[in-house]
Amino acid sequence: MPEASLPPAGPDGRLLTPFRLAGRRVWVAGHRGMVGAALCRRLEREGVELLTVSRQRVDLRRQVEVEAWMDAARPELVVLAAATVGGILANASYPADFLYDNLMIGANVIEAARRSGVERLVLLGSSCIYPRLAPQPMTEDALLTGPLEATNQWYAVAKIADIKLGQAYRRQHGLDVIAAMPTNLYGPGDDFGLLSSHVVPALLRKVHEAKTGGGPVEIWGSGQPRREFLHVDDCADAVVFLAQHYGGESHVNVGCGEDVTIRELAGLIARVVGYEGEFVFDAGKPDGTPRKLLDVQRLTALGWRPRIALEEGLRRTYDWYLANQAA
Ligand code: GFB
Repeated sequence: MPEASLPPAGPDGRLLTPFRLAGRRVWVAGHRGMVGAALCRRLEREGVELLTVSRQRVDLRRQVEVEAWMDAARPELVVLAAATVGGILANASYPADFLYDNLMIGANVIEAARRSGVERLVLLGSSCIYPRLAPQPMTEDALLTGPLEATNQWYAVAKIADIKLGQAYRRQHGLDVIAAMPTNLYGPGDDFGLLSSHVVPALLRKVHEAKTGGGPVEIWGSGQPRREFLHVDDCADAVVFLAQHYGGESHVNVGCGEDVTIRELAGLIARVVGYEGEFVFDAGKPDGTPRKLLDVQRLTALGWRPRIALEEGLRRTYDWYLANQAA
């Protein structure tokens, strides 16, 4: 039998009484990452008491450390934004890290939340949880209906395990867990390492370096895959919205509902950076899944909308890169 009772929600998952944030103790796990940092910025506007802990003090892969931290810090709301992440090549190069780290982080935080009596727990995943060839746009119901994309199956399996563990803890322990599944994210604080990063920071950097040092710019794969990109500040806004208003068992897709080809993305980035040179395509690098567009009707029906259009978001990210990272 559940140890706690879940807050009542309507048929669309909307909480009948919103979860109040002002003055609450909120732990953002992974506050130094791009998503965690955006969540901290967004939550500060809600007047929460923000809790963070460094990786040196608490290794989230170690159960004892996580439980001791949570027992001492006593957060009321936990947002799990910590993960071992990376782009298509990093996923394929470090399968053990992507699976082990993320399985351990998810399991440790969920169990510690139950033990320490956390009121709400918000999990974050990724649109790569869906089958490689899922019908587009992908609804939440597409989960586990077909084989995963090979390049990121390890990360996907860990994130699917998080969703299922969260649902199991809701049912068995009455733990108030919800899960948000964002599409491909980008923005300030992203990883601009050429072998570890996702496509947006990689192309911003390569195009910038080609503008100053000469082209052409190398694009991995065929340029044909389609991806949906959401600015990390929009993602943080959606996650905070869900933390306040959503109480359903199903995970919720977080995206903007529009996608572009990688070639189109490169064109937009060239315009933002002011690069007029050539692009070449490296067929030796993987394309990954052909298309990854989320169906975001569940989220929009609850009343949330993105605010940052792709070109504007790319401009802001490029400005951040110039101010913080560019050589
Ligand atoms: O962003 P990305 O690495 O991740 O790659 P995925 C997206 C597309 O951009 C792929 C192409 O088709 C890449 O081949 N691409 C072109 C490049 N040039 C580059 C480049 O210089 N760097 C990179 N990184 N890509 C990730 C998953 O998949 O999506 C993660 O691996 C996570 O697990 C994330 O789920 C959201 O969209 O293919």
